[in-house]
Amino acid sequence: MSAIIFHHYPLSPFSEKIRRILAYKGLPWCSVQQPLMMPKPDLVALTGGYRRIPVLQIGADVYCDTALIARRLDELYPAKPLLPPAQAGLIGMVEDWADHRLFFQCVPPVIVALYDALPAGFLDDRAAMSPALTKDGLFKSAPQAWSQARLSLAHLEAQLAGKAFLFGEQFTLADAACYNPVWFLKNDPNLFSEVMAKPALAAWFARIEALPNPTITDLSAAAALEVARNAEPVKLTSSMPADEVGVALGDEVAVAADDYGPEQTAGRVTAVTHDSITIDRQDAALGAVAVHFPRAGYRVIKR
Ligand SMILES: N[C@@H](CCC(=O)N[C@@H](CS)C(=O)NCC(=O)O)C(=O)O
Repeated sequence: MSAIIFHHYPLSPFSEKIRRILAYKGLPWCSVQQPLMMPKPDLVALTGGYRRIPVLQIGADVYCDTALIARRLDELYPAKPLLPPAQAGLIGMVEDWADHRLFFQCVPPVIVALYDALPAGFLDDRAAMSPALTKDGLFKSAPQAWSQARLSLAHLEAQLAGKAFLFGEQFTLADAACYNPVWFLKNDPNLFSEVMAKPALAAWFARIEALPNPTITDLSAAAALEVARNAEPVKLTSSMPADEVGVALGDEVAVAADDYGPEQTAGRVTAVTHDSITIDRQDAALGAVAVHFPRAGYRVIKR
């Protein structure tokens, strides 16, 4: 199987969700560091528009969004499952809560605390992704976000009492999803002290943080593009009628997140499964590239 190429940057919480999964599964990976704000020419060259981080690449297949990255890694490397079937539904719901609620409770107070150390232009870049991410929006929302985060940390503490992980003795996708916003709090020792004051939460955090990293090999963005250029996308069979998402196989569409980050990726629909939509791009520089998105949280627009 081709190498796992992971496009990310160190400070990114959503990247940490996947880095901890790769650590748990013991999968070696190639690390391509991408900029933490636009422009991201080498990332967009691969995705055709999508700019969020992280992105997973295997040959000429590009997987956008951690929800899909986690599920595809679990299918390709089923040992140590992240979604044990008996609990998969609830784990998915907890993941959704963590990605869309816990994340936005933990991130604004940290950004405000770190404001003076942020690189120039950072908040202007985020403001272009969503009106909620303007400097004003973040400063106004931070106190309420933190008061809500405290309630969420209390929920996690209650759920973790007497258990190693949220769903019992095994690490699951729910742990990866809840861990990364808590990990981001570490950037502000004051905020993080509230995590450390909760014994079950602190022990859980330490357990996940201590998962040993597998072998990580640095790769340049140019080398990753070369990998895509020299590979062909994997042939996928649709497991769902494409009209479930309002399009037919072969349609020209654009796909974009329905929450923040309006950039679109355009291409021809080649597969629809229960959880994903795949579009093929014919790229002048790279040839055929398949870009895979989760169906949850993404809009498919017919062109
Ligand atoms: N739902 C997406 C969210 C990804 C996301 O919000 N990533 C942040 C970084 S942690 C981002 O892309 N920020 C803007 C950027 O890095 O350019 C996922 O699960 O991958």
